[in-house]
Amino acid sequence: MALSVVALVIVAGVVAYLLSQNRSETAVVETGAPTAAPTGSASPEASDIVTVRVGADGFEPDRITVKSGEEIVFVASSEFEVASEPHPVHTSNSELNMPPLQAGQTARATVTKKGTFGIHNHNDSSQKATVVVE
Ligand SMILES: [Cu+2]
Repeated sequence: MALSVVALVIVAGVVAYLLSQNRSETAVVETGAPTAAPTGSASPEASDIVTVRVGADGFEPDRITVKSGEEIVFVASSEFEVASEPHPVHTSNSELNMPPLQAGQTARATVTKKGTFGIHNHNDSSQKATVVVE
């Protein structure tokens, strides 16, 4: 009789221990799944792309600061050709020599070379901007 009571207590203890382990595992899963982390890593990605509007009024903005490895997206509202200085040979930074754009088209430049570079509209070289790559 006394033996079976001891056995019951031991079995109850083991069951209670296993249950408490299951609970703590569940708790780890709950705390390990906060959605804040993926959301936090998504916003820096969005800021890695700088958008520049180009068109009849030139570049907007006309001073562009990016970090090496980031992307500049030129969005054209009219015919425009982004090119590095000097006009017409465009030899200062080939990363900033874009194909000719028509209204509604975009061109993407991934800049890795650090420094300050002049760019212009090859169709109207009086329209200029400065790109600073840090
Ligand atoms: Cu040019």
